[in-house]
Order: sequence, then structure tokens, then C-alpha cells
Amino acid sequence: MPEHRGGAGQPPLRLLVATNLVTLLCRTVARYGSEIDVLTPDGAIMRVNLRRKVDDVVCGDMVSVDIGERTVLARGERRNQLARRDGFERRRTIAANIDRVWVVVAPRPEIPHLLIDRFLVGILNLPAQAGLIINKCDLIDADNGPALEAKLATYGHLRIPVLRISAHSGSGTKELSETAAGGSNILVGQSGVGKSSLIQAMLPGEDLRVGEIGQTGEGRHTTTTARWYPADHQGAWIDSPGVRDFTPEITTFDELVRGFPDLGEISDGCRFRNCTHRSEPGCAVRQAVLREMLPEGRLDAWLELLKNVNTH
Ligand SMILES: Nc1nc2c(ncn2[C@@H]2O[C@H](COP(=O)(O)OP(=O)(O)OP(=O)(O)O)[C@@H](O)[C@H]2O)c(=O)[nH]1
Ligand SMILES: [Mg+2]
Ligand SMILES: [Zn+2]
Repeated sequence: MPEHRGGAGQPPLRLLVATNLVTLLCRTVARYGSEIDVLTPDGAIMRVNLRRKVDDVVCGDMVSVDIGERTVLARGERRNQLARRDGFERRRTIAANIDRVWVVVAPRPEIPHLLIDRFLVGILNLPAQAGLIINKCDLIDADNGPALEAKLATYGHLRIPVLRISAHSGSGTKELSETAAGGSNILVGQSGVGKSSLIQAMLPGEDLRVGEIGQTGEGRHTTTTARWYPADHQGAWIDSPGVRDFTPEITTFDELVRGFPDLGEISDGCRFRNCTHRSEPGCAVRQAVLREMLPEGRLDAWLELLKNVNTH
């Protein structure tokens, strides 16, 4: 390549700076206010600034970064995004570009009513693959075991992986790494169920903060921001802060249907198309519950979430 020199009276350095805008396509690892940590293509973590015109950036987003200025120039298009409504009806985007969402539960803390069903509706509408992890299997005993198994049976007929794991003993972690291989996997759930502990078990080279559990069995919200951890074969684990509840961002009947594939299959037998399974005559879904072919909990969850969508 011919060497460029500055023209008469022009300092060569200026030309060098002007042509030397180095931009790199990076993965957003985590967001901290108006700054983000990015993963550069050669595997380094770098803290860079967001500007107001490119402000909508979350964990998992691809961004082009001006390395000299350490600022984000643009954000890549998102494949999908996991968002929830907060207590003030504001949208909170948790992470983007997700292949699988694992809902993590444990014998302690207790699983809140409908939390799993609500997550499933959100996940299936991303769309992304869904999975259920029962962590802390080392704590299952004759006291808490039957209730937990009954709860899990509610989801046994959905064609999603249900994995029993102990981040502490390592039992079940091999199956998790096989099922999760090659994609981006986010762990979601209540505080204290062991999301960070599981990622630590999957990635021993990383150093994640793990929290204590209070007397009540509740976590202490140790993880405060979602974080992307690269894994083998282009895969990734995403840790996320614990939530008390999850409200999926759905408004239409079709979205609700997508969130309940098990009811959808049965509802082909309902007398009315678009049957809401509330009280219509000839409802195959309510029949299936009576015949114990569909767990009652799934119909309860459907009816609860139906209140939030427009059925006209
Ligand atoms: N007995 C047992 N305890 C576990 C297991 N996994 C995690 N824990 C404990 O559960 C507590 C909470 O673990 P974390 O990994 O911080 O939980 P988290 O889901 O990341 O919580 P937040 O970051 O607050 O959302 C810690 O005291 C862990 O040691 C497990 O498999 N068995
Ligand atoms: Mg955590
Ligand atoms: Zn019906």
C-alpha cells in the first residue's frame, strides 16, 4: 500500500487520525447506567460509553465500538429480547439475542404462584426455547419432595427439558451443558434459587458473586445486572437478577395461545374456534382437565393470564 503523507503545510498526524477510526463489532456483556462492558472479538472486556442517540443497549446486544473514543457508534438489530413490565408498567428489557431461557426453581425459596407459567408465556413469545431447572436437588427430602414433584408434574407434558440439578454437588450439570451447547442461554427466576451458582458450576474459570439465603429462604438480590459469559462453541450463559414476579409483555389472544401450546393442541376439539375455555359449551380443554389429561394448574394459569388480553 502506498504510504500517505500530509500535503504541504498539513501535519501528517491529522491524516493519520482521520483515517484511523478503528471500529470493532463487540458483544455487550453488561450495562451499568450510561456505560457498558463489551467483549471484543479477541476476547478482551472493555468498558465503553453510551451516547444518547444509541442508548437502547442491553446485555447480549451487538454494538460497533469506536475503540479510540471508547464509545458505541451503533447497535445491531436484535433477534429477540426478553422484557418484562415493572411495577410502574414500564418496560424493562433484560437481555437480547437469546436462544434458550431456563427458568430456575429450587426447593427453597418456595415457587410463587404462576411464576413458571408466566415465564413460559414470555419465553414462547420471544420466541426462544424454554427449559426448567430444578436446582438444589441435594436439599430435596421427604418433607419438601412430594410438593415439588407435584408442581413439576404440571409441566411434564410440555415438550420442554426439565432438568434436576445441584450446583453444589455437580449432579445434572453434564446434562445441562449438553442441552445448552452452542447457543445463548439465560437463567431466570427468583433471587436465591442459584442462577449464579449454576453458571459458576458450568464455567469454573469465571468468578461470579453468589449470595446468602435469609432465614425465610429468600435470596438477597446478589446479582444486580444481567451479564453475558461466553462459553465453548460460540455459546454463552447469561446471568440475570432475581425477580419476585414476571409479567410477560403480551396483549393479544394469539400471543396467549402461543404461550400455552399444551392447551392449543387440545382446543382443536373445542366446539368454538377461539374458545376461551372459561365457560363455553363443548370445551375440550375443560373436559381434558376433568379426565386428568391436562393438569388443572395449567387451566388455572390460562384463565388468570386471559384476564390481561383482549378477547374481542
Ligand atoms: N444446597 C444448595 N445450595 C445452593 C445450590 N446452588 C446454590 N446454592 C446456594 O443458594 C444461595 C443463593 O445462590 P445464588 O447463586 O447467589 O442465587 P441467585 O439465583 O444467583 O440469586 P440472585 O443473584 O440474588 O438472583 C447461595 O447460598 C448458594 O450457595 C445447590 O445446588 N445446593
Ligand atoms: Mg445471582
Ligand atoms: Zn375450550
